[in-house]
Amino acid sequence: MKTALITGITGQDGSYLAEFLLDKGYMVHGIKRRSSSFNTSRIDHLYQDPHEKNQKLQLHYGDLIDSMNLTRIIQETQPDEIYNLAAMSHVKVSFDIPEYTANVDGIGALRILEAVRLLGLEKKTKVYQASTSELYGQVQAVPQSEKTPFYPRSPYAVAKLYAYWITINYREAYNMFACNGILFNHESPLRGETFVTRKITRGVAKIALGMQDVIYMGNLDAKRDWGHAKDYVEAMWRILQQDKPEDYVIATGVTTKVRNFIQMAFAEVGFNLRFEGEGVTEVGILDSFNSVIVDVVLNGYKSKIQIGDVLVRIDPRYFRPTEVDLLIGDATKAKTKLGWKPKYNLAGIVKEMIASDVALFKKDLELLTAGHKIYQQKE
Ligand code: NDP
Ligand code: GDR
Repeated sequence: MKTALITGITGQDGSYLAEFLLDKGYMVHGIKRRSSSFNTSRIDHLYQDPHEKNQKLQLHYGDLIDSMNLTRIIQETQPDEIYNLAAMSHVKVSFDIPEYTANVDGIGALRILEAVRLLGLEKKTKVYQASTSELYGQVQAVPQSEKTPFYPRSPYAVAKLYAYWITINYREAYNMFACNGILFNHESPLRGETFVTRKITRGVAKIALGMQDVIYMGNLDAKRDWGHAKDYVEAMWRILQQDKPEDYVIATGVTTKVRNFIQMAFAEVGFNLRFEGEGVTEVGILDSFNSVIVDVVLNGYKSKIQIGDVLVRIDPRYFRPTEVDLLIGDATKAKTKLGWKPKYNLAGIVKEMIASDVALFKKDLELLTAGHKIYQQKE
């Protein structure tokens, strides 16, 4: 039985990867942060009572900024594979907490690699580093492949650039099996609530259920290559099963504007959304930007929406000081060498996310209707 250690196991990818590895018969160790409230909702379905014998999933308290803790956990668990997924992963937030982001996302990767080396596990332990299409940043060439030059555009991406290169350096200097997966955006019903896709599907679900009037958005013209997290965690595993450690781009090869994702999401609940002011991208004149629905098939939703209502407004607070305009990946190497290809397309992802968020908020609505108070988090 192989043993894996996942940092960031409580996040979107950590949850899907833990499930995937458990299915493959792995013993899975995960690092979770201490929090004043429970933070394991994404992996609660995998949870095993620590009093039970033969546990296949074990959680350890830890943090990527604490090298002694990381070294102890790696020593105790002796993993065959480490998946370093932990990160302050929000690009916009990285502009607010750049030093912390550098510490966790950049130096955090070094701490893992150096712990493996100091413990003499270079020959035993393979390391996967969660690298990102954000490394490409300012567009140099499309589609972006393993050979495309990087030009990071945020403190997050700059920190991840360090992590990318230190992974390669440890591979070359110490002969370690250490690899980067350069993953393009991937989404799911478990996506963090403040990333654009989930923010949209939550907003659309609430609007359809009559619980919210409008969604406030940032740059609608950014283009992203969106895949499904389930497909992408399989690629992570495949990367570590190869004979030689290498870096791989993981992407669908299809790019879509944020505004089109919004339209697809509204279409799922029967609203045909038309944007007024398409192509307007200067922050100064965005206040007048809005979008309206032109047609409504209510699909059984108890909605108060009328034709002509404004459902999307622009709020400059969601713009980034420097933006990544266009991402579209070329995953030919992964397809050829790993035998990997995505099973989901964007339409399927939108459908699944909307269905999940509608079901989620229907429960809230029932509580509200029964007179209970619920706390609705807003971004
Ligand atoms: P999430 O934000 O959903 O999860 C991040 C995880 O990291 C959470 O478990 C979080 O814990 C943990 N974490 C954050 N800070 C620390 C810290 N200081 N010490 C230990 N753990 C910490 O991210 P995703 O699952 O979406 O992404 C996984 C990784 O892949 C990240 O590194 C991300 O940067 C990278 N990536 C993601 C892509 C995507 O589209 N999703 C694309 C390319 C790369 P907690 O739950 O307590 O907050
Ligand atoms: P990204 O994802 O920055 O690509 O990083 P995000 O979903 O946050 O943004 C995608 C694009 O949408 C635009 N946008 C908005 N974004 C957010 N969050 N909120 C808004 O209201 C909004 N309006 C428009 C953004 O400007 C951007 O262009 C994600 C993260 O998972 C990273 O950790 C990962 O490395 C990359 O994907 C690949």
